[in-house]
Amino acid sequence: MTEGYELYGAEPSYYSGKVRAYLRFKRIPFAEYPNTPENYRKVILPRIGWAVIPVMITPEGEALQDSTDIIDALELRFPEAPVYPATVKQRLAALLLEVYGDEWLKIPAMHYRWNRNYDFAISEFGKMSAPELTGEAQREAGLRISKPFAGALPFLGVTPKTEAAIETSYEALLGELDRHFAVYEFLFGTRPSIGDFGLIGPLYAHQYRDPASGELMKRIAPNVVGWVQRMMKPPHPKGGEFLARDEVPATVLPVLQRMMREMLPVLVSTAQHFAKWVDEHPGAKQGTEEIPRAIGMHVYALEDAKENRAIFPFDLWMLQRPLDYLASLDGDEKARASELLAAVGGEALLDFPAFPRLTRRDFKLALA
Ligand SMILES: N[C@@H](CCC(=O)N[C@@H](CS)C(=O)NCC(=O)O)C(=O)O
Repeated sequence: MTEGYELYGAEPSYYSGKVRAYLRFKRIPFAEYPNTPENYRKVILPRIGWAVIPVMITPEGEALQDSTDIIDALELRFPEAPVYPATVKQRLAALLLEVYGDEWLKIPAMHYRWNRNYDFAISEFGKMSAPELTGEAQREAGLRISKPFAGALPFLGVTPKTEAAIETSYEALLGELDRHFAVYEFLFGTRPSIGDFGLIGPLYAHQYRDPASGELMKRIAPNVVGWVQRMMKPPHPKGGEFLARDEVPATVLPVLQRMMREMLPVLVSTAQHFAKWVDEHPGAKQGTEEIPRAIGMHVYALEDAKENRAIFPFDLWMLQRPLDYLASLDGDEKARASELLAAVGGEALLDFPAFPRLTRRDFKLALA
């Protein structure tokens, strides 16, 4: 038993920032421990089975992994000031923007980190993996440990063919968010929602904290900088309010439209490929074959660029959350959700291709 919650994470880590911001908003007592090789060996690998952060150990000694599962487990324990809005349009929009922040904005985050902030990133990875070393030796450790991360770019679809489109799209997104946060503290009022926590993953560790990206954000989106700072130092912990009458501000719509335009076709294709993959891999149903991180490649389009990227079944596990919410609605509520989706070009979510249900078992993706 320990006093509070233990978070194993790191400042440069996407999903650690998401969980840290949530813990601070909820005023949940926690201590953060670095992802040193020793902590991977002593805590993360034995409890989770693979090398990943963030990891949460509860005061009762229970291990939790995946930022979404961590937040959901804590929402049950700390119900005051829920981060899931109770009304239809806000809740649906928040769930969708979590998926967008968690899975799609990895594309610009990883592009800027490894193509625009390389030396800083190597030095940060060196400090994380070999805090006892200095100088060249630490840099070498950084180079070694960063290989799988920097090497992931082509799998995300980040190549010389897409770099300009990624920057155009990301800068336009910053402009859209800047117009919103010029008026509102958070996405849906004075309380951060699960959508805000999804967006803070990429927008804190990578796009605010990495120096060249931070400079860009300060230059073209000062109101996004203000929001990042509020997310990391909440002005109304355990408080604030969502806007009355289920209002989704008009300034949120361009962001949802961008998500539907860029990401939704990829999600549809992912669902189709995954259904086929499961048919062709009976071991997955019997539990003898693990679901791989990627199940092939498909083409995606961004702005005027086209490129291959890996097909990630994990995205569907995240998408089940807004899809389940949609499926739970009927009558007037369903009509309100449909109205929002029609306004942002998201009608395909109402008639989404069927795919085998996913769950997480032993901290890994599995068929339900
Ligand atoms: N969806 C997971 C992703 C966790 C994740 O990808 N963490 C990164 C650091 S931010 C990591 O440790 N990756 C190691 C790996 O994927 O092998 C979450 O929300 O926690």
